[in-house]
Amino acid sequence: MIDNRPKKTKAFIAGVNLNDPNFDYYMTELADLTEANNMEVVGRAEQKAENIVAGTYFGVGKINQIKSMAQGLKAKVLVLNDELSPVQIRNLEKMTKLRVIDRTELILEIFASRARTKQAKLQVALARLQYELPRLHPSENNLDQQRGGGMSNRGAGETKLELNRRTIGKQISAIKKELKAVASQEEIKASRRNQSRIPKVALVGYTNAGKSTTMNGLLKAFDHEGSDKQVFVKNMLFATLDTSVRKIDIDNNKGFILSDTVGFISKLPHNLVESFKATLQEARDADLLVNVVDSSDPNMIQMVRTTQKVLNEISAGNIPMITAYNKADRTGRNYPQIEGDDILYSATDEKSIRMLADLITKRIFAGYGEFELLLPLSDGKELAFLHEHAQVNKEEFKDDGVHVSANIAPSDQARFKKFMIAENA
Ligand SMILES: Nc1nc2c(ncn2[C@@H]2O[C@H](COP(=O)(O)OP(=O)(O)OP(=O)(O)O)[C@@H](O)[C@H]2O)c(=O)[nH]1
Ligand SMILES: [Mg+2]
Repeated sequence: MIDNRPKKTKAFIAGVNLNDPNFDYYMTELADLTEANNMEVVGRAEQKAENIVAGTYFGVGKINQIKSMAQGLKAKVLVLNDELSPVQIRNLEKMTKLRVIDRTELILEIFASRARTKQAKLQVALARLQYELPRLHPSENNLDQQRGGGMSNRGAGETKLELNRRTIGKQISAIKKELKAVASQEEIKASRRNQSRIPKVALVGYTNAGKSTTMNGLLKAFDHEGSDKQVFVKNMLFATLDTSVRKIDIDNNKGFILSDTVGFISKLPHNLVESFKATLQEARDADLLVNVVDSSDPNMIQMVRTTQKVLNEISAGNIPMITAYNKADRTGRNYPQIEGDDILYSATDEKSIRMLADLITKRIFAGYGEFELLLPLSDGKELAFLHEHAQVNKEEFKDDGVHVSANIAPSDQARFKKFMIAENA
């Protein structure tokens, strides 16, 4: 059989291990990220050290070793496990004759290739420019003048550098302005959601854990309108970059708003987290987070820790949370199964999805009571309020008033006390 697929660039991955117990895990992630960026990992190396070498990241001996290993394996790119300084990258490129990419650059490239919507594209572009700005260097941007050598060119070089800085600075403000416009449209939608008292649930977690599959499972099990609301699922890192928000109508009238958003990974570049703040807003506004974890992955514990760290970074660390251990079908364990606030399940199994929905509604509607109310016919305001802020299960217009049965949030119960005729257990 002839394989017509384009050949992937061969990459060699390497890092300095400063006695970090998570080092092996970071290197595994680095390999996954490299593959996600359409390259083939052909070899790897590490250097145990007390410090990073300021000018070259590795020591000279290690660099020569990597150079000859990479040559033997026909690697064209050297991918490094940390964010490097521009000087380190340049020196390593000179010494190894390979293209050198650091971890941040790698993640930025993946995000850039995945971005589909205007907002995601702008957010990635902003993160890239912010990464580049402090990295501008006269020798990189001024090759023509530098080549001549000599002091007389220095002034001109600096002017060019200033010009580049100013250009990038201008681009950054222009993108920020555009993002603000997009974000304000999103904010209008979000503020409408926040005003209505329908509880908000956000799926969060490590990339590729199964958040989008979980959302689709819930949509399929509880949506009666069809499948056009399904979101994109793929076995790859960062399949989702944009937030999707859907209403999930549970059978017993306990609906909630569900959002699915970008997944996390260790050492997410700070600029990227900053630029994706608008996208991650849904998670911050949520009443409940569902932390989706791939329970079949041997690095599950580190993944949970990574998620917690990013949640803290975006100020969502204190929102109530359910931990949802997904992909149980690959673990050989019995599922679905609830343990306290946790569930072991499979997002592709309907019974699991119904159990997850049950756990979610129990948590978000805790303290809610179902009340029988009698509202005066003359007072449409209270009924309108109920429709906006509570779940109305039944309403009947009779001679003595409107008979309503509704699930009411604890904070609104006092308001309706005088209309209550019974509380359903
Ligand atoms: N075997 C098995 N595979 C699953 C299950 N849930 C999800 N997957 C697969 O895992 C892969 C990732 O699923 P997604 O739903 O795209 O994951 P995600 O968390 O949204 O990932 P990102 O958007 O990339 O952050 C896909 O290939 C899914 O088919 C499950 O319960 N069992
Ligand atoms: Mg997804």
